[in-house]
Amino acid sequence: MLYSKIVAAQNKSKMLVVLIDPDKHDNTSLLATLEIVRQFPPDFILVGGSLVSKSVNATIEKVKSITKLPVFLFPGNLLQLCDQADGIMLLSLISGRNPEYLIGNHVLAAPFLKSTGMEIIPTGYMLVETGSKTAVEYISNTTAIPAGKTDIAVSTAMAGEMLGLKMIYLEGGSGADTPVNRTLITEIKKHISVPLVVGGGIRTAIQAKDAYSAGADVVVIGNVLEENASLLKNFVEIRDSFN
Ligand code: 1GP
Repeated sequence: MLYSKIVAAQNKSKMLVVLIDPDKHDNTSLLATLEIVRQFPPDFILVGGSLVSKSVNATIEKVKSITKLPVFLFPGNLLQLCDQADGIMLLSLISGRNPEYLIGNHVLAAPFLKSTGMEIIPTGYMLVETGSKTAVEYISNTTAIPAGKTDIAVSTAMAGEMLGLKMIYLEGGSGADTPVNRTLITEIKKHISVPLVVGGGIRTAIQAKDAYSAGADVVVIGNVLEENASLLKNFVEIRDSFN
């Protein structure tokens, strides 16, 4: 199971995750990206996005035809649920106050998810302000935790863990102007014992290194590879330098 691997790696080594947004690829670019993923493997793959019109199932089938890495859903909404994935990061948007993203959609999804038997990783998803408003904030109709409100962000992460969520996923949203700042990562890491995932706006290997050294157990990259997939090699090298 993936979650037990993440927990086993926690505080010993770092993990790297590639997010694939089906809508950001045509067949050629997806296959080219996957070929680089095959050469420079991350630890697992997430598939999803804020607004996805293409078939998630078809994307996962292509991913699985090229790599044996675990493929997990990272769904922006219920339309992205499918049974081809190995599991799902079941996100509760704990930085927001929209009941649909805290529990409503989960109620609707639960019978389907149970029927698939896929691995479920309950994850507290926290959006923090890192610049301009991102798609996820708009689509989810929530407000990110204001920049500089470290105490609120730390308390939110602690509450997520106390409620039984198994990971905290911290970010400014996909394509964020800047990554989450180091101080916030360090403070949250100090106050939780579940694995800490950090993503959003990480475009350089140095930024990934900063996130890891600040306390991220897992770093997620998406946009940067859509622009230049060959950069994956640099991110893998940074991850390996910690391991
Ligand atoms: C998005 O954290 C992921 O939810 C990846 O973010 O696309 O900005 O790398 P980027």
